[in-house]
Formats: sequence, structure tokens, C-alpha cells
Amino acid sequence: MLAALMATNPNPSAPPWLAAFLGGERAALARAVTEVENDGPFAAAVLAAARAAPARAMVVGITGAPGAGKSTLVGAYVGELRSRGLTVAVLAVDPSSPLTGGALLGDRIRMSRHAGDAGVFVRSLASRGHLGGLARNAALVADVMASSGRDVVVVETVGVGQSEIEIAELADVRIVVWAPGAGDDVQAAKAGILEIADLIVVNKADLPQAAATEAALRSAASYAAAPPRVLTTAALSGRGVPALADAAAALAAGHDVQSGERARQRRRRRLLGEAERFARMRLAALDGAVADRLLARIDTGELDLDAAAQALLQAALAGD
Ligand SMILES: Nc1nc2c(ncn2[C@@H]2O[C@H](COP(=O)(O)OP(=O)(O)OP(=O)(O)O)[C@@H](O)[C@H]2O)c(=O)[nH]1
Ligand SMILES: [Mg+2]
Repeated sequence: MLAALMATNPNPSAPPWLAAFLGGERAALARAVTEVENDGPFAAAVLAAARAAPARAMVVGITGAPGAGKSTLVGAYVGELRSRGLTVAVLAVDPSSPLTGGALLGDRIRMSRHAGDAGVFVRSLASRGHLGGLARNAALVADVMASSGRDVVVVETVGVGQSEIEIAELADVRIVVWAPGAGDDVQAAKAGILEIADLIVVNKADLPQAAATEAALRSAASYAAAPPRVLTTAALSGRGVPALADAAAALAAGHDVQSGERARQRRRRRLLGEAERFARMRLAALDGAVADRLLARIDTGELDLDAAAQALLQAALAGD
């Protein structure tokens, strides 16, 4: 079947499912994402097509501490978007999981109510032990999803570390989810969420401490250079989710997030991602003997590891 399709396709750099991917067809989108995630033979063709695609989805980044209710909220938000007739792609990024950890499994269960819905595409991305690579992969996959003819792309990441901030940078609207607890305002300021958030969502509004948390975060937010809005939700019951959807749409439409700066960040990230992909390709194609020679020079003490790595990269880029 695949061979037959390939045979009718004169240009191996443009697989036959590319057009279906751009039209938002779920199976084709799955293939496209897998190609990019694994740096497959059609990755470059997919990325080129994604870049040339005229339409681009609204990209919503959702981050926050473990257990804050992000996945539950994403499930409810997706339901709200679907009820508005919008199609969605969800990317769940889990930097802590070496492959497919418990958190991702939990996410899949929470998204299962959308399982039979062709208007919802879900993909989980786990760290393969290298956070920088994960951020880069997430950026490319989100790009591919955003070009696939779907209306909204939701990217869920855990935590607010550097790689999550990098992932958040690719979103049009950045949402930080916060669950009620003690000392929230101090923690929030420390975690730097006020800098990256367009919206702060106090989830688990059904819990008794929620009002105090909301007040603390509002107060902390008021000191930020560009104070984020603070909303409350109860993701389990869905309370507050329509208002969240409205706020996200309004932010995406507002010119503050359409401004050149955010688009420039996204393009910069794409450029860096491409450079990294290119360098890795060249490294993979490099003759193993080059590395062996450098290892020998490390053994004699002539080079340290950093210098040898730089020499290796230079050799790869020079095409030795
Ligand atoms: N009371 C209450 N519990 C909630 C609410 N939303 C989520 N939870 C619960 O909080 C727990 C964590 O929810 P998740 O959606 O897995 O949270 P998460 O932030 O995605 O967690 P990680 O992916 O592990 O970081 C689950 O037991 C949820 O049922 C809510 O609105 N109210
Ligand atoms: Mg989760």
C-alpha cells in the first residue's frame, strides 16, 4: 500500500499525505508529527510545507506546577472549543518523563473523552534525556500542528523552568495554572510566572483556600510590568472554562500578542531549531574515524572534551 503510494509520487521529498496533513486530516497529521519528532526522511518536506501554509492556528501554552490541574483544564478547554465548533490539536510535553511516564498516561486518560472525535488530535512528547532537544522538538511539532488547518493548538508543559519558558515562547497566549496553597504570591514571584503569563488561572476554585490564593496572585500580578489577568476555574466541573476560552481568544486577537515581538521570538526559535537539526544531520553523517582521532587526542591530554566537541562540530559542518 505504502509502496504503491510512493510509486505514484515522483518526488520523494513530498510524500503523498502532505496535502491531507495541510487540510487537517488526523491520520496525515499524525504522520507529519511523527516525521518531525523523529527527524524522519520527510521531516524537511513537512517543515517546508508547514512554513509555506497560509493559515496558522492560535497557539495556547498552558504551564504550571505538577498537579495544578493542567491536564484536567486542557480537557475541559478542548471540550469548550469543540462546543464552539473549533478543531484542536493538543501537544502534552513532559520533561520529567524518560519515555512515557505516568503523567502522560494520566493525560491520555483525561483526554479519552475526546478519543472518538476527529476534531481533536492529541500527541504526547517525552524527554529523551535532553531538555534542550525537547524544547526544540516541541517547537517544531507545535509549528506543524499550527499549520495543519486546525483552529487551536494547545501546548501543555509541566513546571516553569527554562525549557518550559522556551516552550511557552512559541505560544500566542501563555496561561499559567496555579492551585490553591500557602504562600502563593511569594512562590509565584520566585517561579517567574508573572513574567511569562498572559493569564494566570487559579484552578480548583472549589477548594476553600482558592479565594485567598486568587487575592494573593492578583496582588503579586499588580506589581508586574505587564500585569497578567487572573481568572479562576474549577476544571473538574468546568466552571470558569468558557470565560477562560473567551479571555484566551481576546488576547490572541489583541494586538499586544500579535505584535512583532512574539512573531520574532517564534521565528528566532524556528531558525535555531533548524540550525540544530542541520548540525545533528551533519554530525550523524560524519565518518566515525574523525571522532576516533579526536578521542585519541583527548587520551593523550592534547584536547579536553569541550575542545574536541568543537573540533568535531567544525569537521561536520565542513563536510569532512
Ligand atoms: N478539587 C479539584 N481538583 C481538581 C481540579 N482540577 C483537577 N483536579 C485534580 O487535581 C489532580 C491533578 O490534576 P491534573 O489535571 O493531572 O494536573 P496536572 O497539572 O496536569 O498534573 P501533572 O501533569 O502531573 O503536572 C487530579 O486528581 C485532578 O482530578 C479542580 O478543579 N478541583
Ligand atoms: Mg498533566
